[in-house]
Amino acid sequence: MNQKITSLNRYTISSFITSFLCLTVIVGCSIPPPPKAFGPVPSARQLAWHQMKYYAFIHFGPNTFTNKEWGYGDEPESIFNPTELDCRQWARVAKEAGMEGIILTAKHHDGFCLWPTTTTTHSVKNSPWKNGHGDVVAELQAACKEYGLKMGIYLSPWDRNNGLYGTSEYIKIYRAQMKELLSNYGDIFEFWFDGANGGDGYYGGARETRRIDNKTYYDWDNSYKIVRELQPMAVMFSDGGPDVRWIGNERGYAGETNWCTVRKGAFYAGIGGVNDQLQSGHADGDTWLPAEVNTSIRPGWFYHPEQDSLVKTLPQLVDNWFHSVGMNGNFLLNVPPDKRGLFHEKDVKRLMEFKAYRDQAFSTDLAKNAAISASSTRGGSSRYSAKNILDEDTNNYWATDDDVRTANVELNWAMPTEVNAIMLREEVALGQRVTGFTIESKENDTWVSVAKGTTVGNRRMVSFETRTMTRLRIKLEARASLVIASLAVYRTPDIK
Ligand code: FUL
Repeated sequence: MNQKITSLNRYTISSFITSFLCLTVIVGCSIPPPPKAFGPVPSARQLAWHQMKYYAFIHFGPNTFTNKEWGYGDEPESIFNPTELDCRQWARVAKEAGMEGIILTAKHHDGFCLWPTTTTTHSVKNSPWKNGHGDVVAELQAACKEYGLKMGIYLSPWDRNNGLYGTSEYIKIYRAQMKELLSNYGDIFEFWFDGANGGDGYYGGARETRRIDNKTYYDWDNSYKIVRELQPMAVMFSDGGPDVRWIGNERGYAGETNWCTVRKGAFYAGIGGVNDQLQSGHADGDTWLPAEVNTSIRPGWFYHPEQDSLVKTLPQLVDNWFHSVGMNGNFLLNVPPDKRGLFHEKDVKRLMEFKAYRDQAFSTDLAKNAAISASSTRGGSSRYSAKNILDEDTNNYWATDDDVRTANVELNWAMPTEVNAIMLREEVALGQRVTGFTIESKENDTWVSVAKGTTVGNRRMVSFETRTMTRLRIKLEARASLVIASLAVYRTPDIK
């Protein structure tokens, strides 16, 4: 009897293992390959940049002391004399504010260099600050390292101090400055080329107007090579890239429709003039060129005491957040240090309020309490199931079959749930695909449309009137199969 049971068991176990193995092989074979990339895709350095959201811009220099926005270039070096300059305060505040890096104006249009450059005497070296032995870039680098922040550099091509500006000799000086900054201060995550070229300036005493052709004078392609060679992972920002484009305004607003791609020919022909592609990109673009959204926490880029009462309000910053990070861009928020060389108390307070708001708004993802389902899944395989979008990890995603370009994803809560915002991400490594979406809520057995949108891209956030629902459905349309990396759902606090 015992013997019989044993052999029966053996038979059962071995047939179970055989069927399990067969099933595994069948299921394994049926996992379809990942979707192929659609259209232009980001480079490795752009992908790293897409993982960021929010970083500080710091405008600091002679203008801080003359109370100007654009120095003429004749400011004496002696004017630069911060009494309590503390880059560690900048970095600590940036970190506590939830920022991931800091971009510093190493040289603004007035030509004054915040590091002891060998290329000009117009620098910290000839200022009373630290008896001419200071180096703001080095201090910021050390502070960023201490607080785990990335550092970026703004180096104005326009130089109103330099007597050689307008000649080919100045290009050599500008490139030497780039080389110093890119060689001596560790890893740089972003190099910021400002497009402003206003004309008049001091120019070594000439005090005249010098006009250059922004498209040809700087010989950009050869300047870009310096960045690629010295800092291969740094993205370059300018109105037109080559890695990150300007959003087209300084108010902190991306277009409702915002593609990460542009049509290169038309785009570059339009730079310097009206160009819709800055705001919205181009659906049929041939080049990956995502947008950075920059604005200042105050009306000016530099610190002006009379603007202490004009620091952006919390609702304004939240609005900027939804229109930058929430509209497929990264958010570069300028916080200008004052004459002491410190962030002003009012700015610090507002940055912390903004951080507290975001913590409260976005730390509870209500999608995690819901059952998730999708109208379609690639090859019916769990590898591509909608469950994959419940984390922010963009390496696993929900995907549909190649020929499925419209699909729904649905969340189902056991209890009625208050909702007023969502966040969606596409897997941008495989291109940008979504062309439109509708968010619907099931209330009293009826589907109600609560919001609509167009592009998604790296990250799209949508806020709407608070609604109590048991089910939420997002209908998506794309120009290729859907590849969605994340979905989160929030009840953000009401602010006035
Ligand atoms: C502009 C400049 O002219 C402003 O002074 C500031 O630096 C801003 C970020 O870019 O083009």
